[in-house]
Amino acid sequence: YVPDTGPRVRVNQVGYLPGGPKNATVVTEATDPLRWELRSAAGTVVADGESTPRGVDEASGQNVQTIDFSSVQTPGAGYTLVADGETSHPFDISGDLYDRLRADSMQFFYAQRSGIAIDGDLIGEEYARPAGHLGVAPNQGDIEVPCVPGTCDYSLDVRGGWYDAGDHGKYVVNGGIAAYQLLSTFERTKTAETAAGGAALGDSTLRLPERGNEVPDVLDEARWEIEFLLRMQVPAGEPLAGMAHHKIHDKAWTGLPLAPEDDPQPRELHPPSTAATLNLAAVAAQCARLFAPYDAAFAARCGTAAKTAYAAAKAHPERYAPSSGVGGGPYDDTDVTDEFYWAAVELYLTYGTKAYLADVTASKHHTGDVFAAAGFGWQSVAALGRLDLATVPNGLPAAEKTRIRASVTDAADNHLATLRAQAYGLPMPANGYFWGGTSNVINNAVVLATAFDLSRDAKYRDGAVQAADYLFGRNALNMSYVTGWGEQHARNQHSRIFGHQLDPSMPNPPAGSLAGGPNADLQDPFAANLLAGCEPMFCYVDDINSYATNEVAINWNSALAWFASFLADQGDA
Ligand code: 9MR
Repeated sequence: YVPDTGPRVRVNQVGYLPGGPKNATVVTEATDPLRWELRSAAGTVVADGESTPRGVDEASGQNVQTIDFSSVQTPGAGYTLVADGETSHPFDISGDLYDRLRADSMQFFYAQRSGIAIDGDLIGEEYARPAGHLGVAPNQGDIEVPCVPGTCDYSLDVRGGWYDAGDHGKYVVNGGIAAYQLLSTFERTKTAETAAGGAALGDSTLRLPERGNEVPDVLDEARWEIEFLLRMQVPAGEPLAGMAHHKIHDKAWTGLPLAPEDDPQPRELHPPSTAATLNLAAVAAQCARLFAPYDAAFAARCGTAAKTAYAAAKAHPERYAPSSGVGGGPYDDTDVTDEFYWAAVELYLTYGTKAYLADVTASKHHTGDVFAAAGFGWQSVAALGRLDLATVPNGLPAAEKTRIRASVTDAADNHLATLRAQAYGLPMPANGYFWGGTSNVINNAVVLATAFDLSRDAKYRDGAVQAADYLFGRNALNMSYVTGWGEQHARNQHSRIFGHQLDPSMPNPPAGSLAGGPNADLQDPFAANLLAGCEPMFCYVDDINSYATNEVAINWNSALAWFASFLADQGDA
């Protein structure tokens, strides 16, 4: 299988910010420098120069050269880069490039909502659908969901929230980090250095049913998930009260595609886990501080849930979710020291209490290296705690703050070194192409962006901005992994809701949906058959059947949403 990868000059197909870095990669047999030309839409050569040979790139197996045209700062549409007889896809130079991505990447969450009819007037008729999983036949959930037989003798109303990904499952661990990252997108705008995007995240900035309620829309969207997370907490008086059920999903896997309201499977609540309980504690604590100005009663409800969840996790510190199962994913994790750290940090940031601080400082993650080269994700959340300690105002001694902030800029320096070593210029080493890896690239960009927010050192902003190039087409496949963005973009992501490839009456994913991306482990049969032996950056196919390379997921889009908001703020850089 040889994919059509188009012109050998690889660019960010969305474009480049006027004051930002501008790099491209040429796939070539040449080992000597090549002439390149930047042409305007009218065909005029506006800049030229020589490329830099990079040899064989480890992640793609290709012989490549790089082009740096950062000196060009003149805005314009329809530029092309020409080298080695090839003309790149067209792109813009503009400060407005990412303005719409801020909302597109967040609008994805509304389309994923469970338990509410999706209003076509808000996001387009093709996305309109009845509410899913409110117990209306053929649905059997999620109003009164029993536990997996033999694990508890009550049922819970766990309606609402977002469908996790291409399936109809709802998982507290992953819902927690996705809700956190939307809240964090908002929280980032609360300091003077980062206030620019605040208005762009305010009320009536998204197309949501809650618009016009005087609450920032990003908070409204996060609340849809938080309300679900709160429902997953074991009620007082039951065994394991205060803990959170790990997940709720179908008893058996369903086929593709399948609208949520047509899912006939029984739904089951899976036993509580320490990881889910700590995710709930962390997000609910963050909810308590961010909702306080808008809805004191909801903030208080979040606060109570956070404290009881944290206490319950301490009482049951080793309840691990199993690594196998049917009808849904496992989200298993047998090291929850990082979840304990993250939850303690969020509680400390909200309440300033000595006891929470003591847990923060006692954690090995408080001084350990929490920023792995291949990024962080649902299973490794210590970085979330560290980033928040570095950015959210708190009462730590000045020397401690300095140390914590330095740990972020040190991590960013490492990501910059990786980016420079990669011929495709992304902050991800060649071993970082795994399930959902595009979100890890973005999370490394989040570290770079946070380092910029903290230091205002332009090298970090440039590194973060350059990471976007990979996502939008500067890669071995010449492919943007965000639907609707770039000339050649992913559109057939694995999803039961957006099943257009298999059922033309269904829509493709909405603009702003991120694909999991190249995954050298090829865990689904479709990709395994088609792509066996692929070089890491080639291990991707835009086909609905490939769940290991081409799924959508809330924790991946939440990373994109955070990053998009940062990028949109850099327009005038
Ligand atoms: O994103 C998850 C990835 O890190 C794991 O390797 C993979 C296998 O356990 O599961 C991914 O999460 C999936 C979840 O289990 C079920 N819903 C779809 C998620 C995205 O593929």
